[in-house]
Amino acid sequence: MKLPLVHFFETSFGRIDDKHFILVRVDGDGVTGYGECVAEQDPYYSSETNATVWHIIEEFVAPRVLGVEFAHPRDVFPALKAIRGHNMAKAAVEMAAWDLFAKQRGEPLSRVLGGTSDRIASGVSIGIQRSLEELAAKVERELAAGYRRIKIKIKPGWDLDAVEAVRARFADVPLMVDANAAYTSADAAHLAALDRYGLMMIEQPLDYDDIGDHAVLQRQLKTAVCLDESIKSVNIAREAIAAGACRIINIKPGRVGGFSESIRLHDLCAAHGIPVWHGGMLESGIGRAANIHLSTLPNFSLPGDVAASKRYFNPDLIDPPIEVAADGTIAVPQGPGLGVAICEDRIEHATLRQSTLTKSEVGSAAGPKAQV
Ligand code: OSB
Ligand code: MG
Repeated sequence: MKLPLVHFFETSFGRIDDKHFILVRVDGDGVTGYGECVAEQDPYYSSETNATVWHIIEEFVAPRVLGVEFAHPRDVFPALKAIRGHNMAKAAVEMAAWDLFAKQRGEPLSRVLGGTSDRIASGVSIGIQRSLEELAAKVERELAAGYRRIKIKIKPGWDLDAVEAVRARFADVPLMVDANAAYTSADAAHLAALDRYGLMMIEQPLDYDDIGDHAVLQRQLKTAVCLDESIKSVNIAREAIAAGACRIINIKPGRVGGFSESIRLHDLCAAHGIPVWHGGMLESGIGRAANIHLSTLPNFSLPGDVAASKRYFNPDLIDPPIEVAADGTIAVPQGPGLGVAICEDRIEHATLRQSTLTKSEVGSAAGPKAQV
């Protein structure tokens, strides 16, 4: 799919104007489930791209799930164990299975995931802007819309001044920064200069596979380190926590392989006193609804990057869109499954390419398509 973004989004990796993503639909027993994949066009946030996801689902995931009877969606991720990595591809299919399961039971997804709340606290992620004035104006608008915490993207050359500009005008706003791995351990003293701004956390300052240096950096900072890109699995999270590499973890189901792995990660963090919050990947309303449902689990104690549809897409793929209340919270959809109404005509309009896979077309997991 290709959906134009209302505003460009710029991070330390670069700028995007349109969101390109894969939407997975699964059909079974007369019920349909949807899973939005969070892979992007470029392998910058993660090594996966839309092209790798297409390949992995078609050749390796589909043969392991089509025509297979699963007692519960938590059995889907283990069925994909032979496939190393490719968590975004796995998650899109696994999350569609959860939606289908919840719809079969006629329950909201939040309930089958084990969630406990009916509203979630919402924050915003503000990209790198053209000027500090534009940044401050954007923060002001988002606070007026009700959002409960502000995250700004930083990179070398857009960091201390940007935080200073926001703090100078909004002394008490819950504020955090996300570097998307733009620094190295040689920048420790520079990053420590952020300590004086009372930030909630600094997200992913160092490289995407660097637990060791994050552990050293965390000891040099007063500000809590939060890991995003680094937490590619529950096992890595266990190592990061043991090493003291972070005090907070951001959960994105796509990064860890879906909802069941996200629940394991959530529970692991809870057991270690690590608060979590739900990250965002500029999802359409479909993926956004999935994020809202997962955010109802009890250890999601910090506001997430789960904001209203209109910040991203106009129109969104769902109607009504997801909206934020004046108190900065979002209501959890109460219908079966994702609980949102998908606009088929908008899906059709946004679709660039589609493929329908059935059991007979993909063959068995050990069949000819799986051979190299
Ligand atoms: O690092 O959290 C991130 C968007 C794309 C890729 C990575 C990230 C982000 C965001 C945007 O911060 C969050 C959102 O508003 O969806
Ligand atoms: Mg991040």
